Parts: sequence; C-alpha cells; structure tokens
Amino acid sequence: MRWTAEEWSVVRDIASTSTALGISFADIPIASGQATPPDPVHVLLAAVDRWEGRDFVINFGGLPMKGRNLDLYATLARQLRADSIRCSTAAGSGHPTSSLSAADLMAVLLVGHLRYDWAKPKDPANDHLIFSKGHASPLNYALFRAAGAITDDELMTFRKLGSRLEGHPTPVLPWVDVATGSLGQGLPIAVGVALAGKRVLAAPYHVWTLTGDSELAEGSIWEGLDHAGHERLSNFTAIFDVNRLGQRGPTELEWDLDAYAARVKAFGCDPIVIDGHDLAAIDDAFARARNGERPTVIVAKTVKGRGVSFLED
Ligand SMILES: Cc1ncc(C[n+]2csc(CCOP(=O)(O)OP(=O)(O)O)c2C)c(N)n1
Ligand SMILES: [Mg+2]
Repeated sequence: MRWTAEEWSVVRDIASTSTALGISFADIPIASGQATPPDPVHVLLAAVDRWEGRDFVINFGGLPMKGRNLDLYATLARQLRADSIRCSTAAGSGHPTSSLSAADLMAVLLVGHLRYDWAKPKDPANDHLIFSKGHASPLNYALFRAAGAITDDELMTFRKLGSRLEGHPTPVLPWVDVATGSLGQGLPIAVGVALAGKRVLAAPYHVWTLTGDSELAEGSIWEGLDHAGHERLSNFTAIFDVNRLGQRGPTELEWDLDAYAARVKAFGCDPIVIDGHDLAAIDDAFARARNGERPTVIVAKTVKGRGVSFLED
C-alpha cells in the first residue's frame, strides 16, 4: 500500500516535530515501515515518551547560573514543551499551545535569571513569578518539575480530581503567590507585589509576570502598568507573549510589536522588543530588565504552538 500526498505531509510534520523536540526521526515508530501513518498526535506522544532527556532537573539552591547557557536553555525549553504536552494530553484538556509559545522565555528565566530557592518558597528574598496567563498552567507546572519542586508522577496528575495541579495555578502550591486564570488579574497583582517589595519590605526580589497578548485587551493590565510606571517600579518586569492569537482567532494588534512598545512607553514603562524564541536575545532582555531604572515590559514575538509543526500559529 502506498501513502497519499496528504499522508506524506503528515509524516513530514512528524519529522519536523520530532526535530523541534530534540528526538531523532529514526527513533520514532513511523520509521519502522508502517503501512499507514498513524495520527500525528499519537506519534508525537510516542516520541515524547521515548525521549530520555526529560529527566532533566535543575537545582540551583536559589541563584541562577552565571553566564550564558544556550545549550542548557534549549534543552530545558524542549523538556518544558514535552512536559506541557504530556501532562495536558494525559488530562485530556488544558492549553498546550499557550504553553509552547512561552517555553523558551520561561526556560531562560528559570536557568539564567530567576532567583528562587525552591526548597524555601517563603524566603523573603525569593523573586516572584506570576503566570498572569494562568491557563498556561502546564508550562508553569513543567517549570516546577524542572526545578525539582514536584515529581514527574505529580506532574501527570494535572487536572485530576484531588490533584494540587488544578487547571489554573492556585496558592495551594507553595510556589504560587496568587490564583490566576481570570485574564487581566495576575499582572496588576504582580505590580502590587513589586510595590510591597520596594516601598514596604525593602526586599531584594524582582517580580516577573507572564501575560498573553489577547489578555492585553483587559483594561486592568494597563491600569497596572500605569501604576508601575508612576511608582517607577524597577523591580517589576512583565513579559508579553505576543503569539498573535487569542482563543478564537487573531488579536487586535496581532504581531504589531511597535504598537505594543508605544503603549508600554506611554504608561511609563520601558519596552524591550525581542524575538521570543531567540534564546540569546531573551537572555539579554532579562538581564536588562533586572537592571533597569523603570518597570520593564518585554514584548516578545512568539508563535503559538511553537515546536510542534502541526500546531504552530
Ligand atoms: C477574564 C477571562 N475571560 C476569558 C477567559 C477564557 N480564556 C482562556 S484562555 C483565553 C485566550 C487567551 O489568549 P492569550 O491571552 O493571547 O494567551 P495565549 O493562549 O495566546 O498565550 C481566553 C479568552 C479567561 N480565562 N478569563
Ligand atoms: Mg495569544
């Protein structure tokens, strides 16, 4: 039996997917001479399950690694993608494509910039990471697993009854400051945490918050940024994951990064525009953000579903 052109295109997709996740095409079942190509999602999962690199756990005892670690960033980003897909597929629900667009950003943050002692979540010196786009919880939990805070077994309980890993993150997890998932809430709360750090606690921490781009249609985001700008909260960084898409289609500004940058500036914050999949550019942007004199907003151009060819954009 011969494959049709359409079936071949599925195979090509699988091949590029496996490359993006760091799996050799030769290792996946499709290479063993099956008569008909199986459903790409199943092949992807089989490949991810065979991927040994996923046992990668980082434990820095609170401080990020010194210097640029592009290989490490890339390895971790692959793992975060694979784990986001694994746990949401096991649950049969969740937002894997929203997790994939921000995986590079979060890999670089975890390895190179986040000061956080995972064994001491109450340490007042810890940075704060608030997923304003709480629906990307698979990515948030994949980060916790990479940090050694939860096990792989627990990761796979995502969205199961009784699990701490609910559809959206909640403070039942000691590394989560605030329940998010209602779009537009996390960023303003992050501004409050930064304000407390600067004005009340005189704490050394930096606050990082990740937003979606359709989330930027919520007025509360801009009220929050206005206040951050007014208070000159140099300990605050928002990361806009500009993947062009919301839940049902394109956003108002799609990939008009300059328009986002102009808005950010108008609210008294410093924009840093980058390609959100360029690991070196992300690294530089986070370093600049931590040392900035004003609140910073990293406007990152990303691709929804990045890393899995048949899910991209
Ligand atoms: C206030 C509110 N309205 C609607 C939703 C439902 N919802 C969940 S994800 C989503 C789309 C988010 O798109 P975007 O912010 O661009 O994030 P992405 O998934 O693209 O990273 C919507 C509308 C929600 N969670 N909260
Ligand atoms: Mg989006």
